[in-house]
Amino acid sequence: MARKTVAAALALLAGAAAAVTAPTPAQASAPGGKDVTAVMFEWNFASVAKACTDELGPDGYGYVQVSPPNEHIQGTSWWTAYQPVSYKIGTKLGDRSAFESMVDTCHAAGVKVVADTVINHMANASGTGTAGSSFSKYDYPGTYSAADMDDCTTTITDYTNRWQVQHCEMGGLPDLDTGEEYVRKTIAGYMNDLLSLGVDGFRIDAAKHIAEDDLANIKSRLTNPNVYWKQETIGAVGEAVQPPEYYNTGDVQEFHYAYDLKRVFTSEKLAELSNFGEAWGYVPSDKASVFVTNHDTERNGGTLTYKDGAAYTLAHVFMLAWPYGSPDVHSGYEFTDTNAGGPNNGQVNACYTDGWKCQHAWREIASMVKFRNTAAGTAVTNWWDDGSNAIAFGRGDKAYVVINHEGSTLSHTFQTSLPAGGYCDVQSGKAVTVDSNGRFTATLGADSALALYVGAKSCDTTTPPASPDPATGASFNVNATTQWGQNIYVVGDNPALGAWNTANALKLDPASYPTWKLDVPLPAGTSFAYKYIRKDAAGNVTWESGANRTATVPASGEVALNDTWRS
Ligand code: ARE
Ligand code: CA
Repeated sequence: MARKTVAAALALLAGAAAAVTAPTPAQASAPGGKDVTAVMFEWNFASVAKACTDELGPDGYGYVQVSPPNEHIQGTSWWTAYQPVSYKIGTKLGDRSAFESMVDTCHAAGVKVVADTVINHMANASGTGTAGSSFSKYDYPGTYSAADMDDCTTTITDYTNRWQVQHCEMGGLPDLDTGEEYVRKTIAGYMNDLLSLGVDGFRIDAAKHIAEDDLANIKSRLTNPNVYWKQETIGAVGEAVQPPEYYNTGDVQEFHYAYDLKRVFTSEKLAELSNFGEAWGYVPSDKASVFVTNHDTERNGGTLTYKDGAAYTLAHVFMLAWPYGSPDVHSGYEFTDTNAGGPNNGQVNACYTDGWKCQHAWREIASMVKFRNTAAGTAVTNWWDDGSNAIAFGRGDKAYVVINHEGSTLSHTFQTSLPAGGYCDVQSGKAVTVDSNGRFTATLGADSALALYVGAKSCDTTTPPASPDPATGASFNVNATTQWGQNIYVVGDNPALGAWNTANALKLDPASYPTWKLDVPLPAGTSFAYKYIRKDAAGNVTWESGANRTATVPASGEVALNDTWRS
C-alpha cells in the first residue's frame, strides 16, 4: 500500500472530520428532515420508479435504496447480485437507461437514490455476466486481472484477525486489493459513474472487509466526496474490526439495534425501551443506520421478519417514532427458499401480488414516515409504560405514539405535550381529541398502535399515506349448511383470528344463510392462514377438511374471501 496516498487522503478528509464535531449533522448522516430509506430489495428499476411516484414520495421517504446495479453473475438466486463481474450497469433489474430514468423519476418525486455498492470483491465463478461480459475467477477482462486481487486467496475463518478479515476471501469471493492505486481508481470510477447518473448515496457492502484508509482514499476521489455513505460494518463482540473505525467515511449500520428489537419484542418487555440507543452501547445516533430487518438477517433468523406478524409491524412503528439513527424500511418478498430471487425477475405489477410484500406501503409503517419527519429534531417526552408491553411517548409538541404489544386491550388516559384539538390517529384512521391539558383517552386493541402528529389534524383531510381507505382487513364469506344449534366460526394464525385457539375463534353472521359472513379489521399487508370450524350447541368443534387457507390484506380495503365449507 502506498503510504503517500493514505497521507493525502487523510489530509483531504481533515475538513470532513472536523464537521463531525460541528453542531450540524456530520456529512455522513442521512441529511435533511427526511431520513427514512425504503430498501427495495430485488425490485427492478422500472418498479422502483413507479413506487417513488406512487408511494415513497407522497409518504415522505427521503431515500430509496436499490439492489446492486452493476453487472454480476447470472442465476435466479438473489445473492448473484453480490458477485460482481464488471462495473457496467446492467442486470436483470434493468439496463443503464432504466437505471437513469428511475433516478430521474425518484428525484422528481422528492426521493433521493442510494445504490447498494459491492466493491470488496469480485465473482467466485466463471461464465458470462448479466451484461454479456465473459469472466473467470480472478480475471474480469476490461475491469480487473489477477494482479488486482489481494495476495490472500484463502477463505476468512478468523474474525479476530484483522488482516485476514480485510485481505482474505469472504466465502471464496476473490478479494480486491483496495490498497492498490488501480483498484482504488477503478472503484472510484464506478461510483463517479453512478454519481453522474444522479445517485445520491451508497451502501458499502462488506465495508468491514475493506480497510478504512482504503475507503477514505476511494471516497476522496469522488466528484462529491461528502456524498452519503452507509457502511455495512457488522459489529460483533471480540472481533478485530469494529464500526467506530468507519465514522470518518460515513454512517455505520448498527446491527445490535435490530437484534435487540427482536429480543425485546419477542421475549422481553417494551418498557425496557425507554432509553433505547447509545445507552445500550450503540454507535452515536448521528452515525447510525438502523433497521428492523435486512435482506441477510430476515433469512438467517437474526432479526424479526414479516413472518413474525404484529411484533414485526409494531417494531417498525417504534423504530420510526424513536429518535435514534436513520431508519431503513426493508421492502422485500415472501420466501420459503432463502436463495430465491425476487418474483418475476424483480417486476412488481402491483403490491401484495406474486409475493411482493410492499412493507414500505403498509399503513402502520408508511404513516409513521411523516410522523418522523414532523417530529425531526425533538427529543422523547412524556414516556409512559405499564411496566410490561404497553408503552407511549411524545416527541415534544409535535407527535405522540402508543404501542400496545400486550395480548389484551389497553384503555388509558395519556398525557402528551401536544396542542389541544382534533387529531387523526394515523394508525387506525380514527379521530382523537387532545384536551386543553394535553390529554386524551383511548382504547387500543391487543397488538395495535395509535399515532398522532401535528400535521395530521383530521382524518378527513389527512388521508393515511398509501391507504386511501383506512379500513383494511378481510371479508370472510363461506357457504356452509348447518343443523339447528350449529354455528360457523373462522380461526387463524393471527392473534386477531384467535391464534388457532378454537375458544377464541370468531363467529360468522348467518343473516345471508347459507352464506356466513364476517369482516375482520387487519393491518394492510398482513399475510395470514385460516380455516373455518363448526361448533355445536354443546361447544364441540368440527374443523373443515384440507389444508390451511391463506390470504393477504391489501394496502387499502379488504381482501374478499368467498369460500365453500370443505366437509
Ligand atoms: C454465495 C454462496 C456461498 C459461497 C459464495 C462464493 O451463498 O456459499 O461461498 O457465494 O461462491 C451474499 C450471500 C452469500 C453469497 C454472497 C455472494 O449472503 O451467501 O455467497 O452474497 O453471492 C459476513 C460479512 C458481511 C456479509 C455477510 C453475509 O461480514 O459483509 O457475511 N454481508 C454482505 C451482504 C450479503 C452478501 C455479501 C456481503 C457478499 O449483505 O448479502 O452475501 O457481497 C458474523 C460476522 C459478520 C459476518 C457473519 C456471517 O456475524 O460478524 O461479519 O458477515 O458472521 O458470516
Ligand atoms: Ca477486502
